[in-house]
Amino acid sequence: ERGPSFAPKHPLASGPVSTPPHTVDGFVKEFLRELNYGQGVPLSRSSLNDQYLALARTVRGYLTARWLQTATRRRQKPHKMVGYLSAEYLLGRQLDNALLATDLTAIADEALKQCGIDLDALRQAEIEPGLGNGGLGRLAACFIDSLATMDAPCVGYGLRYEYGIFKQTFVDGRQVEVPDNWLSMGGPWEIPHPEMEVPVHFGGHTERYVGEDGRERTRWISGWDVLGIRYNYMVPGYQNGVVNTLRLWRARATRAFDLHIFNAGDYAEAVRSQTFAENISKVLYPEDSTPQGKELRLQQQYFFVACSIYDFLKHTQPTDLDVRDLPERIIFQLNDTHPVIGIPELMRLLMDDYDLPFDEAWAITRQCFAYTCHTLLPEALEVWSVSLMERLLPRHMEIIYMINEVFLEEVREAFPGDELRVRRMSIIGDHPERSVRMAHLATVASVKVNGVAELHSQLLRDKVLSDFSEMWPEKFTNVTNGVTPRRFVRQSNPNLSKLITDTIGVGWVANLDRLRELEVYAEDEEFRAKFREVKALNKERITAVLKRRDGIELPQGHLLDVMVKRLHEYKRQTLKLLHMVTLYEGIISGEVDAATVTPRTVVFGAKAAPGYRMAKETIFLINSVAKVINNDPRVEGKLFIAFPANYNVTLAERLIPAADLSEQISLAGKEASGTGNMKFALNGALTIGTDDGANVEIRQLVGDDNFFLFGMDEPAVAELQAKGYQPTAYYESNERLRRAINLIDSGHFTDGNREAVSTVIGDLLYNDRFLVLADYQSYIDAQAKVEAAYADQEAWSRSAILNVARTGFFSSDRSMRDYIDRIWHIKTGS
Ligand code: BZD
Repeated sequence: ERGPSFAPKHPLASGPVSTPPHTVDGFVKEFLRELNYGQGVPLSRSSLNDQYLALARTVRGYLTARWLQTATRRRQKPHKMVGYLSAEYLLGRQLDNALLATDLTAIADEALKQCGIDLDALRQAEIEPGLGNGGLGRLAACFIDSLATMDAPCVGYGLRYEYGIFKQTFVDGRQVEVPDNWLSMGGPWEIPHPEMEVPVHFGGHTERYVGEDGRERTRWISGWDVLGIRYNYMVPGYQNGVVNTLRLWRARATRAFDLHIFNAGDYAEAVRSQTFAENISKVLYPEDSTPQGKELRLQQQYFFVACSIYDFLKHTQPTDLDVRDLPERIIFQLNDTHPVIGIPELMRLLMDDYDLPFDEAWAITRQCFAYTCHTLLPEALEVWSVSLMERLLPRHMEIIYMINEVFLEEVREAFPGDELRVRRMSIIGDHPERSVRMAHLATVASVKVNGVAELHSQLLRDKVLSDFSEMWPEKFTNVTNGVTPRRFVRQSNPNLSKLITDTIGVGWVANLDRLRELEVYAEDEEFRAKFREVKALNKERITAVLKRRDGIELPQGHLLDVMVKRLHEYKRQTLKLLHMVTLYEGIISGEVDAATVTPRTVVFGAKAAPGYRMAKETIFLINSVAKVINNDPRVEGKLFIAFPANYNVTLAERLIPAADLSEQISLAGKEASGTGNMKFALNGALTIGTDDGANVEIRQLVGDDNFFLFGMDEPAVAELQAKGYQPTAYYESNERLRRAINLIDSGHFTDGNREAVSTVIGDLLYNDRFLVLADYQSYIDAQAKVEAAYADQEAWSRSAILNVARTGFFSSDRSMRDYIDRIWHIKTGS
């Protein structure tokens, strides 16, 4: 698009971009150059942060040549590409991943050593970009990693939040949120393009006018505008020379400030519009599972999607693009409903800018989107009130009405006389107020709609979107989630990776099915011993991390039982807590001799949405119970609860490889998939879990003998709820449960303060929407089986090895293959 205005004369100016040499000397040179010329300091006076930034920029330099080469190659032979639209990317630290992708780890280590610097210290200086809430955001990060590794043409589009997911701290056992200023120490991985401004409009009104050809058209006269500034991030494939792009948008005011007002002396007023515009990319909404119907959130959604579609049409495509060919050029994947406003946005561009009539624009648009749903909770389905939509995006609202009109005609044609069905399926809902149902809009406009695990996709078809699947059965499909083996095995578990590579060779990192070759080694005593050694080393590592990071002293020689995920009632952290209280109550009541108890450490990691009262009370309860159990001498050190604050990707990478037991205990039918569950299994933890989400597939693959199943399945849940669930009945009929609840209720864990636990206890006894009490006994029984199994370390190791060997299916490379073959139909590796 741009370039020098005259032919370059110097031979280097037109030659191919070259990578710096892959040698220790070459690396030292690049590093010192970055330190001296980039940071402007000599080595002798450089701070840790100087060194980290210089190292990051050095590694980025190695990526850049490949990135430019990848882009040039793709431009020369443009194929259909994926525009992955996601409001969240929970990336985790970048340095190690980039070193691994470029195969520079050993070189960097040695080069830094020769400069008197410890690579590990620099690793720890990196602040992870937490631009996501949980599973959905982390999934997007895994997917773009896999697409680069598969050399698939993809651009990830999203928002460059100035503040990511809040930093969690505990004050007197209660969660206190601290802003996550992840850019405060510099952003060495991003390449900003302040000159690439994309105009984004909001508000105002629409008007009709008659064009030169006599046809009536519509134009949108906006009320206010902002600019989208492009920030590029490199997404390296694993040792394949490919580097893809993640493009995040930052909002900037159209004018820095109003000079007239400024000159008149009102500085605050002069910058007000700037602050207002720039708020759009200021902060990630920390809510997951329940969308907040906030205007700013809709502004964020429209902002990033409008920038991304504009960017694709105006910059990524050749200038002579015929928009009628769009479906052969692009498929936009909608990561949940957050980017769904992109559908009327593309319609608007095609109709108002490219002059296509509605029918033609609609025919094109319907081929350019595919939709992934990530939930089953009805309260999580996003809706926007019509009045807000009319005020903020009046043209889009008109287009949505037009889409709805032709869609409802289709419904009437397919199901004549069924007006109830028409009402149910309408994109516009009437209750409790007139609103746009984003999941309906997404489903109507998409080529494919997918759930994220077999069970989830089945329930989507049968329950959440059943009217739509009746109308368009072939539209619905499943793609089971996956995780990247680069970050979550190779990088995070170097000990296990070495054992695997020593045993079956290196190929598994980019072809995780090859883990199957480990299956025979489950029967090999020597291999099992080595496998246990790996676990022991990983436990040592997490012990050191928790001591340094949180001042937590993990007891040694315990079964390490881990429950890490967002705090949510449906995930049932309270069930885990009731189990620990039950074990503890058994000891202090004298019923169980502490000497006979299996030593067990439970590690919780969980952030609560700041406005989610029950979740925050649960955090307080966990911390309260931990404090008492950990310090009660009667326990003889057999039980321990650790709750390190601020669970994030970095901590996950340390914790998961050390775990013996993975807690996946959501109420059946509520967890769409889960992806933590996959990471644990791949790292040789056994799962205790319900028949929910991807647990179902994990159990099928590893086999019943290597999985601790408990609880009701989804049909049983539906049946119990239909006949009327009464938690008190379980409380009254189960003595151990009653004693555990009574102990909490007595104030035993809260210095006698019963009020402090009443929210959680009251809910369990009189509401318990997620059937914790109904699944309690089954869970306790399954935990007893865990203890019996753990007592036989040889058998446990055999099961753990089989978990690793049989879960290669959960590589996100496989998920991407499924999307490519069944949804996107794009070419890889051109
Ligand atoms: O998506 C999660 C599901 O709960 C998991 O079961 C699933 O494995 C992953 C990936 O498919 N959903 C989320 O993480 N959702 C959110 O974080 C979210 C964020 C904002 C608004 C609504 C939901």
